[in-house]
Amino acid sequence: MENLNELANVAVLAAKEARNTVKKFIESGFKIDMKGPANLVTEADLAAEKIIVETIKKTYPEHSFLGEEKVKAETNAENLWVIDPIDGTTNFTHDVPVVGISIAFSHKGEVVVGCVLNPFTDDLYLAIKGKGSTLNDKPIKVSSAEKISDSLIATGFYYGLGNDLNVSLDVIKTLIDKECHGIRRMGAASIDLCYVASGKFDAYFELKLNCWDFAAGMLLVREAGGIITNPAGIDLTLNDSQLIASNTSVHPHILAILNERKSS
Ligand code: LIP
Repeated sequence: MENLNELANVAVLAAKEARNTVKKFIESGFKIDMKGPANLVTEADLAAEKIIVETIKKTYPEHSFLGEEKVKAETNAENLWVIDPIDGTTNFTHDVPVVGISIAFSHKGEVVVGCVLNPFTDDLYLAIKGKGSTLNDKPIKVSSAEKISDSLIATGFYYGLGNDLNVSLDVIKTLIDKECHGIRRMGAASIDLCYVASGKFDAYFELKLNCWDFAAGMLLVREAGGIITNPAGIDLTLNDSQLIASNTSVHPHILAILNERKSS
């Protein structure tokens, strides 16, 4: 495998190039299309994905790419870049500044570099396997909350969530009954995971995501000392779609609530 620091440098460079492109669209305006009911895509998403792929290919022409918009390699490709050019497109179209340019590198199915850049705030989250997670070059770590009643918890709802929407709402109600500090729905899974990694949120769960939404954030959480699993409690992989991320201490409590609600 290539050198991890070099991979991270290329990920950051590509994220910054995409950030510059996205900022131009923020200033000039952009065309919005619908991919499906309530599922938006903009000119900025397409242009940002293109520039990310082009930038990475300059260093790694042989690598594979899996992105939200156009590039569609398999998750088991040996050297794979997993890209969400604008995670939080709905926020973006409404000028809500909670958006992540999310870029991860996976080697033989394992994410080893993850980078999330918010083009509105310029906050840059970076994780390298075995070397920790940082926010703007400063180390970050997950929170120390031990109970639901000490926790601020985030979630999200996919378009067309079906019955899982009821499960999510039931879990939220239970968490409120258990006197959590609050529930947040930010609208960008990558940012939710960065917030778990940096200890702002104690946990985050969502029941239908694509791997480009969480690939980078998954490593950020792990390298910051947290845990990210599927509802069975098994370490998350790029092939999962339901996830719980936390500081580790509150994980079993949230898993138990989720599984109870799923089976009732
Ligand atoms: C979105 C997520 C959001 C989730 C949506 C969607 P997009 O990504 O990050 O938090 O709830 O279902 O997947 O489509 O804006 O890149």
